[in-house]
Amino acid sequence: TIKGCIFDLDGVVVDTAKYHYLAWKRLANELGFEFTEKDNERLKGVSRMKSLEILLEIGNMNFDEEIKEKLAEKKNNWYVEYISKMDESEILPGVKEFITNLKKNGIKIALGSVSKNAGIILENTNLKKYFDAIIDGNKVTKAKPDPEVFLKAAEELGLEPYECIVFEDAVAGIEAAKNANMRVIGVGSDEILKDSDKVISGFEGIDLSILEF
Ligand code: G16
Ligand code: MG
Repeated sequence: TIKGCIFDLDGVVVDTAKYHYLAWKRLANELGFEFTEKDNERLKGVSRMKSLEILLEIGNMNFDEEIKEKLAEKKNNWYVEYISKMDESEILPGVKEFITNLKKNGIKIALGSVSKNAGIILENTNLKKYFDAIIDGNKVTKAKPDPEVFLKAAEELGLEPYECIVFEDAVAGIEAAKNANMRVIGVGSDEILKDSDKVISGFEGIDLSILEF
């Protein structure tokens, strides 16, 4: 039976995926090339520096390390500017109800995000109190699809991987959950998340029967 649920942050709990996209797009445009929503799927769940590598590959560009650091910092400053204005209204529909329901039923909750900005987001949306364990980009060294983030989350909850379910919106995150030997529910479109065990379009109207396999 399932004893813990691990939630990705961006695109699952809050819609910060759109802010990452806006900031990367702004950087691409400044560098003189287009960056589409389809391109953006490749960046979801991927670390900041790896995201930049993919972006530059799309634009057929390359820079030395020092400039790359500066570009990543520029993107992050824009991103932080966007998320600093967030509030509770940006929690995705049904998320709080679902998490509250899990807690009532004794299921533990963890955050499994590779974002170094997770703290600001949880703070601004008042969500910190819901999590029994918070693993973010400051606690892991390997980004998804590496399983590190989810394995650490399970460990901090005191659970085995097979007792946990991961909720993810990114292809890299689904792979990471599989690599951790956990079951994974995709949040988003069926077509993109076809490798997950189940797909939901969001948390509205979702009850605990979703955890039954
Ligand atoms: C998130 C996003 C990624 C982002 C990464 C690093 O991961 O999905 O697009 O590149 O974090 O974020 P930051 O630049 O804020 O450290 P997750 O795991 O929450 O989906
Ligand atoms: Mg995500």
